Amino acid sequence: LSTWIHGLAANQKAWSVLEDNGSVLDAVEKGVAIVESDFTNRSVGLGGLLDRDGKVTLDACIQDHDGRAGAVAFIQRFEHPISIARAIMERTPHVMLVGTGAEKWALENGFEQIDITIPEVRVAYEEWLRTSEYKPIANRENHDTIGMIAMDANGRLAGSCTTSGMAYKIHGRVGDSPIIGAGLFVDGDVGAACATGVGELMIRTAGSHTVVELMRQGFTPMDACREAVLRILTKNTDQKDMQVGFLALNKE
Ligand code: SD4
Repeated sequence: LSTWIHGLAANQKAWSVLEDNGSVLDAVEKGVAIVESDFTNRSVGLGGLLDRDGKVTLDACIQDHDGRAGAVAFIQRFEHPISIARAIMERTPHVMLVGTGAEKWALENGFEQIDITIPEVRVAYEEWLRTSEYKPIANRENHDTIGMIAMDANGRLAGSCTTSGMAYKIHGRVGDSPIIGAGLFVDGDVGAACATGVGELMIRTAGSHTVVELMRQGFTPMDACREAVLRILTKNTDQKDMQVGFLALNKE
């Protein structure tokens, strides 16, 4: 399962990995990587809209059935943040690396930086600069961070999430998407959840973790998502007209 319309291509890829007896972790990595490489996508990967300093900064995380996790935040000029997140999980004792430290580690570990300039993105930025007004809007017309959760034929779960974050955010801002428990949470004994929308709301409520904990208490995936959204609505009365969404899968 994955978020938004671009998720269909990601699902196709993930499904083919599972059909070839690939691991569920490979499926969620290779699935979202398709969208990271689609430079026509304006909110995932290097085709994403810019921050207020005119940079594309990327966030991603991945978690497996046993709860092992890797994450990367506020990195620039890498095509596949999701693969860096996985490498951090598999090759370091840590969960999360950020910024220049993460970039240095990635370069030392075989990932390459590339430069891509997309005229349309520059034009949108120049247009935005005229007012420099920050209105975080995440809806189906303008946004499509990808979160993916999957199960293989043996019932093993995994999840991934990758984004360029909210357009025109403050340089250095990190959203929910690379934060385990906020943008993604997997517990092989219960289920998995991922989130999309205004990240601050998912961080404040540990949104994806909430969804999984509700499923642990017996909520169906749909009811768990509904309850998590209601909790965000009632606890964040200072945030009007914001959008959030969750996907959830239980182990059944
Ligand atoms: C963020 N959650 O950076 C992301 C944005 C998003 O669909 O999901 N947009 O806050």
